[in-house]
Amino acid sequence: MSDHTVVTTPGSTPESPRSSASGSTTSGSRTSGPASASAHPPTARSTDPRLHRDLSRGGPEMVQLLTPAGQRVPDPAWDRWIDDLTPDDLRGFYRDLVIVRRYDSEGHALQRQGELGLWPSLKGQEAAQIGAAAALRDQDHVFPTYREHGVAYARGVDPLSPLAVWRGTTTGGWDPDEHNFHLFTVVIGAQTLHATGYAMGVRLDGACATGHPETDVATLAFLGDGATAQGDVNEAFVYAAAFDAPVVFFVQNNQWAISAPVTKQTRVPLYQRAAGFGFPGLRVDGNDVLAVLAVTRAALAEARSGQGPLLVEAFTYRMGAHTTADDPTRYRSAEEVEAWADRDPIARLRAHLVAQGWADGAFFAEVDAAADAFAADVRARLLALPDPDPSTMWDHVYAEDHPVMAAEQAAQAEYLASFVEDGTVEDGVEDGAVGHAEGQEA
Ligand SMILES: Cc1ncc(C[n+]2csc(CCOP(=O)(O)OP(=O)(O)O)c2C)c(N)n1
Ligand SMILES: [Mg+2]
Repeated sequence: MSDHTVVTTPGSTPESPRSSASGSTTSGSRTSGPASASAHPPTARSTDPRLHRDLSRGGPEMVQLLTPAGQRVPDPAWDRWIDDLTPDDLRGFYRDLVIVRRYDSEGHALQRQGELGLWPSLKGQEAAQIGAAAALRDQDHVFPTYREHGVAYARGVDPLSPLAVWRGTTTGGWDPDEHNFHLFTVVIGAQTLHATGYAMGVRLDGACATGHPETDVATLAFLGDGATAQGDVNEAFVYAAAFDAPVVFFVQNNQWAISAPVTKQTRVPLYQRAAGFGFPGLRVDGNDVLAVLAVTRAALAEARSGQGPLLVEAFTYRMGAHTTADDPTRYRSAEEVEAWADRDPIARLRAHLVAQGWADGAFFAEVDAAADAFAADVRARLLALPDPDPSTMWDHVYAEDHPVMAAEQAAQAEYLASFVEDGTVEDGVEDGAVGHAEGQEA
């Protein structure tokens, strides 16, 4: 599969992200919405039809190349971005989607069994993550949130590493330079500043806009719908636009920010926010891996070629809980979840492969077996990870000695040593405490 690098000029072709964005409209009316949308008390402004869209279905401006039933919809504006794909590539995407979902369910199970502290499920967002990752070139840099274990997998990060982060056996997880995949960021939106700063550096270094897409660099920042309301994100947008930074902001609009629906984050479709900052925004069906790939390829190509930032809103749905610490039945309806299950990203690609005669039962069985083997492998390797010495949590916090931290470290050592003395400690802690106490004595 080759990586398209057809460079678009602002407004020059109908398929340019810049012209597509300017062609979008703001008309339309709300016909239905998430269950909790009615929580808004009606006001004169909130009943003004010009301010309302049907935020629950995506609208006609949403780029879709595969319908929920798996039918390929020709689109002259976007087809050329994926016209190199072979049936083998599509089978490869299917494999990735299934493996990532299995990876996700294994993470969930491990947390429920007490082996992980927390797990943020990506179920439902597999196509958004696999499609976006497939659009990247090796030289591009990715700045994720905490939910992008699918992107990490596609980027080549050892799938054990994100699990180790949630187990607490590592405070970082992986070397960001190894796959140009930066560390998970739980501080909502902060990674958009990192991505923008990195992209500004790329621009200053002359590492983009050279006319060589095979080496020009772009950054891809992942963020959620809720994050778009964060100050950091809006500051990132301003800087990215003002400095023509080669960054694509990839918003996974999964309709919820924990219990807050997207209707509480915005009065307009999120992709339209970009226009106010002076760069294009596009909405793509985030459950359609082909459309996500096409749109993200186009966006990254524009950024690499020096035309500044873009926003891609991948319209998708978080089918599971926010994290294993959340109970979504408290704030969203079963009907809403069922409606989105009909737009499942894996089912639609499977239906397409079957309709085309490109995959059969033996292929699907082989993929399922590969996914199970994948899950068994990461589980076994996770459970074999040694518990870290508790004293290592202080390593690498500051480059130089810090008196407050030194005092806290000493207090921790004293606390852990006290367990050893009265013998009431559990196994794992005792090991660490002894090790630490010995270290202190030495
Ligand atoms: C600065 C900051 N404020 C609040 C939180 C708590 N928090 C964690 S996840 C989350 C919701 C994020 O929603 P969204 O951006 O839509 O991403 P999603 O979790 O849906 O992928 C919040 C508010 C945080 N981690 N950081
Ligand atoms: Mg969200």
